[in-house]
Formats: sequence, C-alpha cells, structure tokens
Amino acid sequence: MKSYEVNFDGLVGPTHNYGGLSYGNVASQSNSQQGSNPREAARQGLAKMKALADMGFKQGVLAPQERPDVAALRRLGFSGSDAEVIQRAAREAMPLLVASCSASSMWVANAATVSPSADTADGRVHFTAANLNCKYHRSIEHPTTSRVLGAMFSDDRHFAHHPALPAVAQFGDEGAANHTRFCRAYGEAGVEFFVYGRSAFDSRYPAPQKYPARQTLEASQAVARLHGLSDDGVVYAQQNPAVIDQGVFHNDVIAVGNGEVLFYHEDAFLETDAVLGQLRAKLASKGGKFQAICVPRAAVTVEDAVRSYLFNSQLLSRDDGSMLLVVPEECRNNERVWAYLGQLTRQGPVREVKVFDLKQSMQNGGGPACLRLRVALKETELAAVNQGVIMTAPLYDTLLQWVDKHYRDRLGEADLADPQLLVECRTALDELTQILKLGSVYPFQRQP
Ligand code: SUG
Repeated sequence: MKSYEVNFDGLVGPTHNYGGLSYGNVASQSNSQQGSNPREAARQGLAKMKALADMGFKQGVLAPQERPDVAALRRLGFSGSDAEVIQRAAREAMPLLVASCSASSMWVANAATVSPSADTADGRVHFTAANLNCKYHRSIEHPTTSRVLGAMFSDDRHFAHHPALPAVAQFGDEGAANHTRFCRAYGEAGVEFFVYGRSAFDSRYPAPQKYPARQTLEASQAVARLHGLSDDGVVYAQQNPAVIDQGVFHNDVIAVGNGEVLFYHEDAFLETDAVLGQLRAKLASKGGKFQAICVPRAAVTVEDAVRSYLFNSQLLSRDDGSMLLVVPEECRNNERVWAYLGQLTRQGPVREVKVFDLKQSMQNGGGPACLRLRVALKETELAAVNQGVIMTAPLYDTLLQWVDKHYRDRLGEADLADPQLLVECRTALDELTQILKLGSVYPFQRQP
C-alpha cells in the first residue's frame, strides 16, 4: 500500500505579535515589542503550503486558536464581561494579557508527538498533545490542540489520541520538535528518535546552566509508552546542554531527519557516536540504511545555526529518491551557511534547496520546520483524514481571501487591549471552522 508523509502547517492566527515571551529563544527575546503584521505572517505561511502542495507533496493545514484566551484570564482572577476581562488585564497585568494573546499555536511542530501506525502496538496512528508547560503562553494551547486534532483525525479505527502529559516541569513535553522518525518507507516500521534536554528524576544527567531544557527524558519515555512503541524501534538521545545555553531551545533548531537521513550539527548531541550507532543498528533491523550528514562547527557555528535556522528546515523525499531541503531566507543571508548549502547539494541525498520568506514567524523563533507537524499515513489512513484540511488550489484561494478579509496588517502591544480584536478573532475563526469543516472546536463556539 502507498504511504506518505503529510505536512500539516499551522495557519498563523490573527493576533500574531512579538511578546518577548520565550526566554531561551533568542529571536523571541530580541524582537520583543516590535510591531507585527499578522496578515503578512499568515500569507507567508500559506505561500509555503501552496508551493509544497504544487510540487506534489501532501500538505494539510492546522487551524489557529482563539486569542485572547479570555477563559485563561478568568482562571487568573479577571472577571466581568469579556471586554472588561481584557481591559482589566491590560491595566493591571499587561504581561498576562500579552501571553493570552500569543498566536504561538502556529508552531505546530510543538502541537503533538505523532507515531505512525507501522510503529505502534495497536496499528493505529497515535497522537499525544504536548503540554508545553515550560512557557505559560504555550501551556494554554493543548486543550484546543486536542480538539482540533480530534476533528482532523476523528476515525478511531485509524487514529488514537492521548491528552497532554501531567502539567508539571518534570514532564515538560514540546512534541514533535524533539522527535524524528527514521524509516525505509513511510508505511514500514521505523525508528523513533526522542531527544531530551534533561532528566527530571535522575540528577546524574547534565543540564544547561543558563536557559531551560524544555523536554525531559521522562516525558519522552511516557509518550513512547502511550504510543505502544517497542524498544527496538526507539532511540533516546540527550541534547548537548551547551547548545541549549546558546539558544537551541528545541532539537529541531540543530537537527532534522527524514527517511534514512539525519542532518545534524556536530555539537547537537551528547555521546554522538553511541547515538548514531544505535540509530544505525535499529534502523538496520528494520531493513533500513541509516545515513548521517554531520555539519562541522568549522563550517557552521552553533551561532550561525541559531541565527539562520539552517536545521529548522524541512527535509522532504522526492519520488526519484533524492531530497529537497526547505530553508528560511535567513540561510541565504548568512554567507557561511549559504556556502555550506552550495556544497551540500553537490553530493549526497540532498539535491536541491528551496528558500522561503517566513520573516514574520522567524522573528519569534519559528522557521519552516516549526510551522509543520508531520504525520506519516498509509493511503487508507489518509482517506480517513477530514478532507477539509487538505491543501488544494481552491482551499488556498479561500484561505487567502479569508486572511485578507479578517486580519490586520499591524499589531502592537496597545492593540492587544482592544476588545474588538477578540470579536475579530472569533468572527474569523467561526468562518474558518466552516471552511475547514472542523465543527465547533473553539471555546466560544461551545459556550451554552
Ligand atoms: O515556543 N516562540 C515559540 C517558537 C517555537 C518554535 N518551534 C520549534 N522550534 N519547533 C517558542 O519559543 C514566541 C512568542 C513571543 O515571544 O511572542 C514563541 O512562543
């Protein structure tokens, strides 16, 4: 049976702004308080989705969330009408209003961890929503994420959904941003690679000194258990704490894998040789031939990697067996990175590099790979997905018109205090759920 990797991209929400909310994420910190352009951000994301769909890749779209999250503000003690809640928060606790307005759900690589059916004990595709509990503004995403994923993958003969892990730092889980899967073909059993930043229960593991390690070993292990993965199909690796301290807040900022290939920076992991050895042996036991492409620090420094987001790229398999690397514009603007990419495509599996302008998202630390959630599906499973979320030329046109109708082209901190923004957001999302055939997934649609 045919099988595919489907990339579901997060549609940028109408409140996209630069809140400076993510300590340890260099771009988020350094662009704090800049004016944003939500319309441009959504258009840039849609352009990438359309381009990849046009190239023949399977592409879907994941809906944004209701923001400001008034219910979250109410849980923090703000009361009155929705407008009063927003205005009181703006007067008394602006950082909380900013957090409740974040459009961070666009980075759907953090929405969930997904295991394809060929890897799981019950032969279904498993999803665990990520608790994202390292940052308050992201910790409020998972209930809606679960409902949206449930509406996209609703057939329980094929799909199993797990709620987020317990919401404590010991089970910090950032989803697919720290998870890669290697396989010979998408429909065959593969090796799932979990990268964690620290152990919460075993002090023998080193930890970063400056910035938080968002993903714990114990969270990764829990996800593997929930998904029914077998030991011979799982490899765990610790991220090098020194690179977390240089701004590598997720593994997908320093490594990307697809098929039989791992593209990674020399400083990405601890005990790299042992990790690569395990990946090679376990993939071989599934009939695959592991191939590692190491980018030496002499060619690209960790700082270059963080600035350019070279590794936050999409490594995509083409029908002729070669691979395409989708990178952000910032890679072309970095001389060393661009020179490296020129050399990379002259030999080996990566034959072409495609550049996208994703500046609006990049300024908050979200590159091409952050914006997509990969779901490997067999043909029958793909047919069971809610077809309303699969990208087509008509859907692209409809979404573009929808963005132009509802989104502002400028948003600053003062605008977040405007209760009209909530009205605009709800109006837009109500229409979107009809376009994408999602049903009532948002809190405002579910209130009696
Ligand atoms: O969690 N930025 C996101 C970026 C997520 C990138 N995802 C992956 N690497 N997969 C984060 O740090 C910034 C929001 C703000 O500052 O307004 C933010 O949440």
